[in-house]
Amino acid sequence: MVTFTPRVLSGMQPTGNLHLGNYLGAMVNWVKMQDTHETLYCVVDMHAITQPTSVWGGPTALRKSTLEVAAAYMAAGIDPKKSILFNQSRVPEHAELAWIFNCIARLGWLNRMTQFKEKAGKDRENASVGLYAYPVLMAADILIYRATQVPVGEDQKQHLELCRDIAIKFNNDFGVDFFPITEPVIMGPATRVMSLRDGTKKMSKSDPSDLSRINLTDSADDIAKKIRKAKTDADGLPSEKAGLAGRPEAENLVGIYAALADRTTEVVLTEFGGGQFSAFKNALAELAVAKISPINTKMNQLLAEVGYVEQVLTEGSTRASAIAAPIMKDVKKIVGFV
Ligand code: AQP
Repeated sequence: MVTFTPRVLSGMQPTGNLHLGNYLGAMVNWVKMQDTHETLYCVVDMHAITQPTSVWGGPTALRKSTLEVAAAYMAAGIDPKKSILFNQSRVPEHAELAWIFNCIARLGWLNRMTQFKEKAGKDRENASVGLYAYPVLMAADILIYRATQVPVGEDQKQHLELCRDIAIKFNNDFGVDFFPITEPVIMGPATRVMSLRDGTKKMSKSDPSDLSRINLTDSADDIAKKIRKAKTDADGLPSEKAGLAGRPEAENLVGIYAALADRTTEVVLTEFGGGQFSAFKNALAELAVAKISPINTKMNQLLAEVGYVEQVLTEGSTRASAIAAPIMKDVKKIVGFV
């Protein structure tokens, strides 16, 4: 039995402004893990182009968003000296391994992927092959580094199960113990941040209503306004967690507060339970501004020196390639490519 070196990989798509869900569901944990693990964080630009150009905006917008997302990572606390920070398309082994995995993954597995169903919508015949194969590329992103842990939000759980299935089948088909069975790291009180307008829907970049999400680029005024306008029900805040059952909007706002304050939901309810929603919303707005505004400021500073961000991505890509290339070489040997 091979023991794999602990290694962490995760990424986000440059398909628009990052939001509080991306931050609390994934990035906060990325920052924590860079002090204890070898970490690689990428901007997954090849995933972005799986959607129609109208979604990611075309080449000029993609270049800009890629640099903005890299700047957001650093502004949120990713240190390019501690972590390898790069963009996916600069390391061609991701695509190379994805082809081999396309031949390992089964159609039946991909047909079960809920994200494809949601993103393709009713017009499935018109979705790109890339959107369908998205989870296979994601498995290649992870396994090209033989990463053992992937910190993500809860929505990515199914894709990580597929990654494990691909690793198991590859190992079995070729009689090797080459790829690790990667563990998802889904932790904290906000693994699924919901829309501020509808507590049953995930907060998402693609929601047409900007009021549904807090963007990392929002001004302090916008953040406070969005929280004040967030949908709630008529009741006050309960003192115990059980009182949040069946109240998705209240549960979401309490979860956001807990995650931003790095406290448990129970502790937050002990402080605010029994009070009015308006008072809680004021406290939440203040906390969100205190946490998000510095990220926004830092991001703008970094983007004012865009050459530095480009340099970080170039150096990160070289470091990532140095890990990926020998692994790809071994994979080719295992498969039988001459
Ligand atoms: N609402 C969320 N709550 C918690 N985690 C979330 N993530 C996304 N939304 C939430 C996590 O963020 C990481 C990166 O996501 P992505 O850029 O690959 O795209 P996504 O998951 O498709 O994000 P969006 O905002 O929902 O984009 P659209 O609107 O394009 O679909 C992942 O770890 C994800 O779990």
